[in-house]
Amino acid sequence: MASNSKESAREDLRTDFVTLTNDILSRQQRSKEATGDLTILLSAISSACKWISNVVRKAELMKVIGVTGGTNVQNENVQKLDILSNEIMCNLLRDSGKTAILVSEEDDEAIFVEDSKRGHYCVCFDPLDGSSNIDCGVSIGTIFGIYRVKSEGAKPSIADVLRPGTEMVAAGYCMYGSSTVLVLTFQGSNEVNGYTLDPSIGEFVLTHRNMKLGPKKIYSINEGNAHTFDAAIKGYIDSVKFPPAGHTGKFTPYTARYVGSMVADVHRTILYGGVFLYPGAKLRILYECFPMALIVEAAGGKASTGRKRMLDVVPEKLHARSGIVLGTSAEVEAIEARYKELDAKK
Ligand code: FDP
Repeated sequence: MASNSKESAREDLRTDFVTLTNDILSRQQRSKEATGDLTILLSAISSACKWISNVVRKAELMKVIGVTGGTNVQNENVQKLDILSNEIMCNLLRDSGKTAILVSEEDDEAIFVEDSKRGHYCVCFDPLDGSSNIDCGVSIGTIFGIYRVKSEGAKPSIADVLRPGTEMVAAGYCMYGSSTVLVLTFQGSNEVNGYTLDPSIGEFVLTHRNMKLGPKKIYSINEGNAHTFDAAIKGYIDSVKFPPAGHTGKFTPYTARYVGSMVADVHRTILYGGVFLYPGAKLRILYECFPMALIVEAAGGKASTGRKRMLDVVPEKLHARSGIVLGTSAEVEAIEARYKELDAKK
């Protein structure tokens, strides 16, 4: 009896957790070339995400819900939380001393960090993605992609960020949902790890090691836009809603799920499986499509414009947009095959 209650007390008091801080530190220690700069930068991003998470959770109480009345460079209504989150990201990234250029969804122009605080990394981010879900308390998130400046001695320029996604060194997102989860991957690692914020200790704790796409058959798209879909997307959506009956005669259409926050839809796609589609050119390449493409590929899936690998795209401008399909490889390949067929008919 006594030993049982001791055991359950121990269970509540687990001490063998891996924290994000320790995980990125041990990664740095394993690498011969590492200088520690990326570790410090990721630590700044993790602090910013904790801070944003706190603001998101208290938004209703702090009366920071709602629009500012202004619009951003994308002509979208700016929410008060967008502005707060952007300030938190910009301040912490600049003060980390490890960044040279910041590209934010909220800012028209890139921010070139002053000489006294300049480092070697460029961070492209959407401080609070899924803004239209803020006021109803649905999951939203921060997305980021990190490049190293091309030439360390040279003055940083826009060319340091207008590069294909294959040149990112790391990418991640933090989802503010029923829990706050930070998901991170490094170029070439083929590993995606998820860390859940334990608010009582203020640490991200490793909860999802080596995430791989789940097996479920789910499609995720805003079908209200169906009148704008091309034949490839229309055909694919029909095929998953009305698949031919299997050899047992069973008819098993895919399940539909659509949150309307890219972070939440991609997070579910990774955990459960399936495909997320946003055709047309709404989502931004540098801080939405690229980071999510790197993560999904490392989780064993694919990300494509429909016609080419997402990470091979070279953005022409900071806020360039693209259509995207990402998720389970077989689904993305089925969509690519439909585009190939469509193009062959032209
Ligand atoms: P939001 O407009 O609410 O900020 O690019 C932003 C984004 O959300 C994504 O997070 C989301 O996937 C998509 O746009 C939702 O767009 P629709 O409202 O057109 O479905």
